[in-house]
This record gives sequence, structure tokens and C-alpha cells, in this order.
Amino acid sequence: MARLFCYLTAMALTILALPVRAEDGYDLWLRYAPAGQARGADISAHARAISARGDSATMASAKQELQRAVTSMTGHAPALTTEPAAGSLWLATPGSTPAIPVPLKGLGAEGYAIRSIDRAGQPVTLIAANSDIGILHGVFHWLRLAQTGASLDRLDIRSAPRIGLRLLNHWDNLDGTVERGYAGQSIWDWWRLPDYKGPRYTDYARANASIGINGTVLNNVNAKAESLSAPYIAKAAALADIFRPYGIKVYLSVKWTAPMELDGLKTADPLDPKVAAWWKAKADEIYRAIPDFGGFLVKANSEGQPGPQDYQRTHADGANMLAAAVKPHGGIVMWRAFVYAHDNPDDRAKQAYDDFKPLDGKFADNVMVQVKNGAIDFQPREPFHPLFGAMPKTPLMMEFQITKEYLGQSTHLTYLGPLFEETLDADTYAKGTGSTVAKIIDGSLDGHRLTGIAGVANIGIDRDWSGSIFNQADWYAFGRLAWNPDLSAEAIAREWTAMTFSPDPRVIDPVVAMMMGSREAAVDYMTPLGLAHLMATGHHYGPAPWVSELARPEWNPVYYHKADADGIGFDRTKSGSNAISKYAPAIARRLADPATTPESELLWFHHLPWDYRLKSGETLWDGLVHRYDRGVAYVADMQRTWESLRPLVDPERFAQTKAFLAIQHREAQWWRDASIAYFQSINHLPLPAGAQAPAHDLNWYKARSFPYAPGHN
Ligand code: GCV
Repeated sequence: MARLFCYLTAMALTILALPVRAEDGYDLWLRYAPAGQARGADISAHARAISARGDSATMASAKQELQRAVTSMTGHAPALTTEPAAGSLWLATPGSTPAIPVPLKGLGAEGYAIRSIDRAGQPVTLIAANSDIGILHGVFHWLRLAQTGASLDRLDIRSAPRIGLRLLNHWDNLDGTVERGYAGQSIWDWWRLPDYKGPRYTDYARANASIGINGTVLNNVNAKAESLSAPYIAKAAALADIFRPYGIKVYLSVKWTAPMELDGLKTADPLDPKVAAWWKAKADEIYRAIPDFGGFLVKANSEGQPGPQDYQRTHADGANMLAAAVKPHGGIVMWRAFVYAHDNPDDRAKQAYDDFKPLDGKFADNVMVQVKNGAIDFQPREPFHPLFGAMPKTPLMMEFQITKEYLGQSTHLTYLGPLFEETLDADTYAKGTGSTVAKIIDGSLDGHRLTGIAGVANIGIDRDWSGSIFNQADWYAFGRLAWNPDLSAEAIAREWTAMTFSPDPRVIDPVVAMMMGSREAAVDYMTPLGLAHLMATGHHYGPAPWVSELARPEWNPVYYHKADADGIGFDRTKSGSNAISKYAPAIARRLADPATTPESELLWFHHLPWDYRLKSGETLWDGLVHRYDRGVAYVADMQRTWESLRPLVDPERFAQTKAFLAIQHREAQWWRDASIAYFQSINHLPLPAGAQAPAHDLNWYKARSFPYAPGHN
């Protein structure tokens, strides 16, 4: 019997130590893969017991997560105790434990401390926080250490979020579709809520809590009025109940004309007292159902959405009226600055600035203005939005797009960490050198206490949540940077890879190398040297730089590249739209001259002759072609690297990524060939020596049509 037991134990340990098992991606970065014998023993030694006194739903989730994780990684379930003993993970808040041996000051309501301590001669790992939510965040930090192979000894960690509101924005529609969603239908089963609450909602909350996300806007900014009707408030409340123990609040996008559509008001004028009263009553109704409701997100007077300007009122008039409705409940309003108008002939890159800059200081103190990272629309590369640094009296909230509308949608491996990092690190010079975008949104530059960052979610009901394994990294990176915008995209990629695939350096090093150059590769094969918005109409899938006949000028790619026989690029200097004047003088001066403009943004700011000399000495045209080729070659390199990882990655995720890289390679080549064929039809220049002619003539590329491409309603 004893022998049989030893044999079975040895078998189990062997199975636990195997690096490879079939996986479908559902577990995200919370896989808690068997850690192998030595590491498993180490983890066990630090988690013999979970000691905690609190019994809130949050504390229960923290304990459950630890039990599930440690058991899965080590094969041993930790005991649950109230008093810490040797090898305990001790979870302590002032509410549950009187004398906590680490200072909690400065950790706020969500931060935590993790410290290896000696308690009555016994080694204990203390996770302490001011609140149970802080404990949950600390638990996930410890689990990150355990999963990534980091030392679990001599820990002395303190961490608190730099940004207050760290939100996902779902562009999910009530009919289950997702605008710009490439991972299947919406995870919100609106139809069967509030009665049926599937297990995915809890897993969604766990995943978000693990990276510090603390809010979610449930519905599309292109909102339907019905999302504020009583049945839909009840559905949102059911989700809020599930998310609450994980520290996640729900928010709703609102349609400006909801009072007219839902209750027959004659107007939606924000200065009409009946309209204000309607919103106040609606806010009261929502807070009765969801006492910790976060607030409203608003897209107004943009892309056909109604708004206060329809009544000759300003964005501030609209935002402040809504803000007054939620203020008594502690709610906020996030008012989007993504506006451009069909009757405004001025450069689209200037319009939001022109609308919002004069409103600085006019917003109520519970309003945030939510600004996209760039002035056009989530392009593969955009200079930072000039509103950052231009509205010191208004808390600005960052809006990134995690879903990859313009960066290869579900299949391309284009890790967005470097894109997020590039924007956060950009220096606005608003108050001299070092006035980074990160310091504007974390409130430190202008002394704001209300701070926020939002990411448009890439989540759907696909088994792997995000449409591909590597797209999960973008969700992960967003959360980690929202917590601490100073983290490096590379460090984040390393921890994600360790948790998602394996902490083995033979996996981490090549995978992270692939990821880190992948966004730049997409810039190269789609829109190099500062080009932008050359995607096909509507669904934005694939290249269509030739499109010129759409009703609104700024919907046409030709508006953005302005290529003609003499040159290419959008002149945003004084001789053109002068959009550069929206930046601080130190930046505007640099951007005034192509020679001092970063080459990565060259054609965003300048219209230049095809024979303009790049820093490399090659002509602009040759440089453009070389970049297209470089982008395609990078994808081929990723394919080779991935193939070399076959023995180290489970078959299911290996096969999916391999297939997607093949799609990416084909589409990168398509982007390159179609772009070259089109620009060559304009400049009639020969290709540089060694460059291949496009596989087809221009008409072939123009004839491609994709009426059923996903993500576009
Ligand atoms: C939700 C772009 C997208 C739209 C999106 C809009 C926005 O234009 O293509 O799908 O609408 O941005 O951010 O409001």
C-alpha cells in the first residue's frame, strides 16, 4: 500500500513537472501551472497556511484564489487558519488584526504591503492593507511572484496605484455585438441577465482585479437610450453585485437624448430644468439599484451622436448638468473629447483641441475629460494628443484602445505595451522638461486628485477572451500600466509571458523579443514614417490608401496622406494646418522643421517631396519601401522564432499562434504591396534596387472587398 502511494505520488509529481499541457487560453495569466518539484516545494514552504481573520466576500475571494493557485502550482492545498504559524501567508487589515507590523500609511484604499517577517521566531509572509481590496491586490502580486519564478524570500514590497480610476470601456451593444470587437459576441448576456449569471463574470472580475482594474463601463459609447431603462439597470446591478467583491465598479455610457427617447421629453437641452430633473431622477434610480455605481461616460456631438451643441450649449454645460445629477451619490462623469464635425473644414487633428481648450476650468469638480492617446483615432502610431498639457485645470483621463481596430484586429501579433508606454512617457513640456503625459493623467503635474485611465476592451466570448493568446497581453499590459505608468512594456511582457507560457528563459527571451518589436513592425508594414488612417472603409480591415470618394473629407485616406506627383504627407506646420501650434513651444519649434521632427512622425507633420533625404541618406520613397519590407520581414522572423518554440509550448496555443502568424505575414505582404502599388501609381518612381514589385496590379488590390469583416456594425 505504502509503495503504491509512493508510486502514485511520484507519478503525480512527474505529471505536475511536465512543461507542456493542452490549453485553450481561458485561464489567461492566471493559469497557476504546476511549478515543478523544487519550485513547488519552495512555494509550498511559503504558503503552508493562509491565515486571515476577515470574512468579507473580498477576503473569501482572496483566500480562494490563493488556495486554488497554490494547490494547482504545488499539488498541496494550504490550510486555512486565523493565526499565522511558520510558513503562513498572513492576510491582515487594521479591521481584522490590531497590531500590523508594517506601516500602512500611503497605501490608500487599494494598495498593499508584502513583507517577509519573523513572528515569534517563525517565518511568515505578511500581506497587509488598509482594506480587503488592498489584500486582494496584494495576493495577486504574491501570486505573480510565485508564477514568474521570483524569489519569495526577504520580500519587502509596497505598492499603491498611481491612477485612481483604471477602467475598461466595453463597446458592447445590447444586441450582443461588440463595436470593434474581434473576440466574438459580448460577454454580457443582456438577454438572460439578471436571472442567469454565468461563471465567466466572476472570472472576468478575477482577471481584472489581478491587474488592478477597478471599473468597467458596460456598454458602447455609441449608446442606446434603453441601457438606462429599468430592466437594463437591473441587469447592470446584477453584474455590479458580482464585481463588487473584486473592487470593480460599474459605469454606463449614456445617450444624450435618453430623456426624450425614454420619457418623451421635448428637449435634451442641458440648461432646461426638466432635463436636469430627469437626469437627477435617473441617477437616483440607478444608485438605488447600484449604491456604488461609478458614473456616466459620454460621447456627445461626435460621429452622429447627439449632444449639448445641438442646443447651442457647450460640452461643459452638458457635462456639468450630468455631474450635478450623480454628485450627491459620489459619482463622476467622463466626457469624451473625441469630437470632430462634418461642417468643420479644419484639420481633424485640431478640432478636439479647439473645442475643449477654451473650456479648461469650466467643468464641475466631478467631471473628467477623456482624451484618446492621439488626436485622430488609435492609429498604429500617433503623436500624443495636444490636449495633454493644454488643460491644466481639468482632470484629463487617458483613453487607449486595447482592441486592435487599426493594428491587425484579432490575428496580428502586435503587442501594444510599447504604444502605451510611448504615449505615457511623451514629454508635453507643459511645465518644462519632464511634464510627461503620465504625470498629467496621474494628477501629479497639475495637482488633481481625480485621476483616470481607460482602455477600450478587447474582450468577447471567444474561449480565449481576446481573440488570440497574444491579444491577452494587451489587456494585461493596460492594467499593469494603469496601476503604475512607470513600468516598462518589456518588464510587463516578461511577466505576462512567464505566467501565460512558462517562466523558462528559453520561452521568455524569444517570446518577449518577438513582442517588443511587433508594434513597430505593424507601423512599418501599414503606415510607416508617420502616415495614418490608410485602412479600408468602415471595418478598417486591410489597406485602402486610394479611397477618396466618401462624403466627409476626413473619412478618406487621401485626406491623411495627401500624396501627389510631387510628394506625400500632411503639412501641419504654419504653411499648412498649423496643428503643431497646439503643442508647447519647445515641441512646436522642433516640429516646424522636418530635420528636427522624429522620422517616425515625419509625414504626420510634413508634406515632403518624394526625393527628400532621410537621415539614412536614402530618399523618402526608397525609405518608405524599405520600411514596408522591414515590417514584412519582421513577421517572417516571428514565424521562425515561434516555430523554434514548438517543443516548449502546448499544442493548442502553439497551433493557433502559428496559424495567426501566417495570416499576419500574408496580410503584411498585402499591406506592403497594395500601398506600394498605389503610391507608385502616383509618383511613377522605380522601386529601390532589390525591392520586389507588388504581386498584383493596383486594380486587383482595389477590387478586394470584405462585406462581412468583423467588428463593424
Ligand atoms: C465607438 C472610431 C471607431 C468607432 C468608435 C469611435 C469612438 O471612429 O471607428 O467605432 O465608436 O472611434 O471612439 O467613438
